[in-house]
Amino acid sequence: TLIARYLHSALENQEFVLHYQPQVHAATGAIAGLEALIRWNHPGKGLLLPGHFIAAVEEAGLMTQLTDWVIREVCRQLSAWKREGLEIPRTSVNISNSWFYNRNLLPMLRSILDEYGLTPDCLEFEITESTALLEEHYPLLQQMRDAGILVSIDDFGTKYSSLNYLKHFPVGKIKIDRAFIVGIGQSSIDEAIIQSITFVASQLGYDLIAEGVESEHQVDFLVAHGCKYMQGFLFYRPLPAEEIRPMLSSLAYKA
Ligand code: G
Ligand code: G
Ligand code: NA
Repeated sequence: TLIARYLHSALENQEFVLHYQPQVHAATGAIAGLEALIRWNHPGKGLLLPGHFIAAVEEAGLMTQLTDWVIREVCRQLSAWKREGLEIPRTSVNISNSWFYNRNLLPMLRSILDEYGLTPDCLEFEITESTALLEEHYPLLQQMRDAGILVSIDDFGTKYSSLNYLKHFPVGKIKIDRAFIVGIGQSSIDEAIIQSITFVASQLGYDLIAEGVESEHQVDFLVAHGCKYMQGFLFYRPLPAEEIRPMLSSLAYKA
């Protein structure tokens, strides 16, 4: 595709930028974390959302390179905030499953964290179920978890392997897909699915985060069913780093 041809130069010319969407504690509304979401600042077309280029990135075989860039950029940003004396929230990065293949991931992550003076608890990975993770990846996921990096399951409930994942490695959070959240107050089927997810999560001791929360009614339903974290336009849209900065509390004020 046309886009694929420009991807290499886009990486080189630093045309990608990250926006950050805050994730909040349902109980207090306080910021609990951020999700990094990539945008392409295309010289001709303006700011492009991932829906316009992620598939092309995959096809061009550049996903691993792009993900490496995202992780590095998140670390650079967090470290800059930290040096300003700000409290840095755990930040999640969307990982495509091909990223897990054939590399010394853990040493690579440790060295990036070291380079930026960060600890593993500032990172979280969101994996989707869109490509089945292989059994050979489970030990690596376990090692990341042991090292302090959370690995959460995105779009939970939408793919066949959902429950199977929970059986094979300890996940960080379970992220309830927006498709079900939309149905709260509208669809008894969606509500029943959410309730079954919250039941499984509570039995296994996993935290839940709802994505795409847009109304108070959804919040009430989710809180009533034990969902601890939320993310959605009702709270915050994905925002550029400059707009996140004033929301971060200063370490100096925490006595
Ligand atoms: O940013 P937006 O809200 O339009 O996100 C659309 C989709 O693109 C989301 O499903 C998200 O998971 C995906 N996405 C956003 N940023 C990244 C990224 O850095 N890497 C990958 N692999 N997917 C991303
Ligand atoms: O599934 P994933 O986390 O990758 O999805 C992130 C995507 O969802 C981004 O495109 C983001 O802009 C979008 N998003 C985040 N919150 C909301 C919301 O409340 N409503 C809608 N419609 N989209 C949202
Ligand atoms: Na995500």
